[in-house]
Amino acid sequence: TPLGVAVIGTGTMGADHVRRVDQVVSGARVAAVADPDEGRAKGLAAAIDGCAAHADPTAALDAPGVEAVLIASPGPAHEETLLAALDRGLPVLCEKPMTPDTAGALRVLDAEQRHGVRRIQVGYMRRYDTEYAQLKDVLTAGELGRTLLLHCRHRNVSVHSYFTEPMLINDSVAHEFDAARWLLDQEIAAVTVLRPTPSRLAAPGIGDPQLVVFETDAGVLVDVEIFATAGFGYQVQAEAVCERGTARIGDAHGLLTNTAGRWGGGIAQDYLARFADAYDREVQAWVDATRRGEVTGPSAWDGYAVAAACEAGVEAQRTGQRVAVDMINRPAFYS
Ligand code: INS
Repeated sequence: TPLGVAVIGTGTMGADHVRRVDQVVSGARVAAVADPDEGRAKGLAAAIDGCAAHADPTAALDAPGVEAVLIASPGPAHEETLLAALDRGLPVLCEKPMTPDTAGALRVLDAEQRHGVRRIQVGYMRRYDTEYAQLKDVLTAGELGRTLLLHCRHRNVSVHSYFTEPMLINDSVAHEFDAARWLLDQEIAAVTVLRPTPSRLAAPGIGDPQLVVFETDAGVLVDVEIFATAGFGYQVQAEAVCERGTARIGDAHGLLTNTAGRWGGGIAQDYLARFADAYDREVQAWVDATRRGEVTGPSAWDGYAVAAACEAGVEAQRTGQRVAVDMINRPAFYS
C-alpha cells in the first residue's frame, strides 16, 4: 500500500509537493494537508481521494493513514512540527531552512538523538539535480586533483514583499552553503560579505546583489554572487577550479536554438521549473527510503551546519567583517 504522507504548509512549495506526491511520485499518496488558511487546504484536499484537511499541523499528523510528513511551512514554523513528528515516530522530509537559527537546530538534533534513530531528511534538493550530481562525481573521482576555488552564481527574478536582507543568506545562499559542504565534503569555517553599489531595481532596504565569500575548513574559497532581483530569470551556476582543470554546471539548461543569425535558448523563471527534476527525485528517494525503513539524503546535522554558516553570514552581512562559523562537534549519531 502507498505511503500516507501529510503535507504541512500549502504555499508555493507545499502545493507543488502535494501535486508531486499525488501525481508524480510512485508508492505514496497525500493522506492529509495542513495550512493556517484552512480553505486553501480544503481546496487541495477536495481533489484527492481520502485526503484530510486541517488548519492545525498536529491534527494533520494525527489524521487517519498518515505514516510520514513533508514539511513545507515557513521556516520559523518547522521546529514545532519536527518535534511533533519525532514524538510520533514519523519520518520527515523538511523543506529548507530546517530552522531559522542554530538554537532551534540544536533542539532538533537533541530531540532526534533522544528518539534514538534518524527520522529527518532536510530539503536541500540540489543534491538530487543531475548537473550537481555530475559535478559531485567529477570532484570525487579526483582526476581534476584537489578543488581550490568554487565560483557560484545564484540569481532570482524578483523577491516577495516579505523578503528581507538576511533572507539573501538564510533563504538563498543557504543552498550554496549546503551544496559546497556536500560537493567538497568539508565544513564552512568563515564568511565575508562584500557589496557593490546596489542595483537601482533592488527592493527597498535590500542591498542586492551581494558577494558572499566563504572559506572551508580545508582551505577552499567559495564565492557566491547572490542577486535576488536579477529580473531576467532563475539561474544557478557553479564552477569548481581544481589543480588539473575546471568543472562547471548551470550554463544551459535545456534547448538551444540557432536561427536568423542568433543563437540562444530559454531561461527558467523560477526554482520550481529549474529544479523540477531534482524535486521529483528528492521526494521519490525519500518515499523509497521511508518504505524500506531507512533515512537517506541531507540530515538534521546538515540542517544545523547550514544554520551555523547562515548565522555567521548574516553577521558578516551586518558588520562587513569576516565572521568565523561557530559549530558544535559532529555527534557520532550523525557520522
Ligand atoms: C527560495 C528557494 C530558491 C532560491 C531562492 C529562495 O526559497 O530556496 O531555490 O533560489 O533564493 O528564496
